[in-house]
Amino acid sequence: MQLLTYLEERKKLIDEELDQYLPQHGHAPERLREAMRHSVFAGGKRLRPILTMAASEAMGKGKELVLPAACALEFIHTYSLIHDDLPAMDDDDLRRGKPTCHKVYGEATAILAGDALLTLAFEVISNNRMIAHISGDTIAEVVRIVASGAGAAGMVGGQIADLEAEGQPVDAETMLYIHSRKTGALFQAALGAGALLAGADESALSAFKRYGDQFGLAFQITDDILDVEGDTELIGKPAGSDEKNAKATYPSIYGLEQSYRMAEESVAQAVDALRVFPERAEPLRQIARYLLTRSF
Ligand code: GRG
Repeated sequence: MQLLTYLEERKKLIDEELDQYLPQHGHAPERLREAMRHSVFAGGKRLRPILTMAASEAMGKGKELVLPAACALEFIHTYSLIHDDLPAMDDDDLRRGKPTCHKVYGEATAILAGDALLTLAFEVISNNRMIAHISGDTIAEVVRIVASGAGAAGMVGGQIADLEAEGQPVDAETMLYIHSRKTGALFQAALGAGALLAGADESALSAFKRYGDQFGLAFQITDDILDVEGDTELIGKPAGSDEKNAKATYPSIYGLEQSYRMAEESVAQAVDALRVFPERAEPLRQIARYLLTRSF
C-alpha cells in the first residue's frame, strides 16, 4: 500500500463531501457561509476523517458508509481551530498558512462560523441513517461518543486546562491530562465513530481505543517536535511559537531526543493494539508510523 497516495485519495474524497455538506448559496447568510468555507478549505490534512474511514475499513466495511460521520469530525476540528485562534484564546493571525477566520471576517463572525460548524457536525451524523440505513440506536451512540470527545470531558475540557496552565510550571502529568483531552479525545471519537458504524463489538472498540490513545500521544509529541524543528512554511504557523508562549511541551520537559523516542514508543504501541486485525488494518498501522516522518 502506498500511504501517500492513500492519504491523497482520501483527502480528495473528504473535500468533495465536505463541500456538499456545507450550506449552499441561499441556505445560510452569505458572510457566515464564506467564513465556514474559508476555514474548512484552508488546507487541513483531514486526519480525523481519514481515521474514521480507516477504522471502518479495518472492520471490513466500506469507507463510504462512514463519510457523513467522517465529515462531522472535520467540522468539529475546524470549529475548534477557529475558536482556538480567537484573541480571547491563542490570538493567532495564521492557521494552515492562511489568515485566521477572525482576521478575515471579524471576531463575531468567526465565533458564529465555529458555532455553525459544531452544530452542522451533528446534523450531518444523523444523515448516516439515511444514506446507509444505520439504526437509530447506533446513530445515538455515535452522537454520544462524538459529543463527549468534543465536550467538557474531552477537547473543550483540555482546552480550558491548557488556558489555565498558561504561565505556570506544568509537570508531565498535567501535560498528559491536557493533551489527551485537547488533542487525543477527538482522535478517539473519530476512530470510535468509524468503528461503531462498521459494527465493532466491545473487544474491537477497545483495540481502537488503545490505538487512539497512543496515536493521540504520538501526534502531540511530533506536533511539539515540529514546533521546534519544523519549517514555518510547511507547518503553516511560526515555528518556535510554543517556546515564545511559554507552553509546556514534550521537548521542553524531556528534550528533543527523548521526545522522539517517546513518539516511537507510542507508535509501536498503537501498531501493537491492532495486532488482532488482519491486513485490512494496514492503513491505520501506516498512518501511525507516518507520524514519525511527517513534516507538517
Ligand atoms: C477552542 C474548544 C476549543 C478547542 C481547541 C484543537 C485545539 C483545541 C487547539 C488547537 C491548538 C493546537 C495546535 C493543538 C495541537 C494539536 C492540533 C489539534 C493540531 C492541529 O491539528 P492538525 O495537524 O491540523 O490535524 P490540520 O490543519 O491538518 O487540520
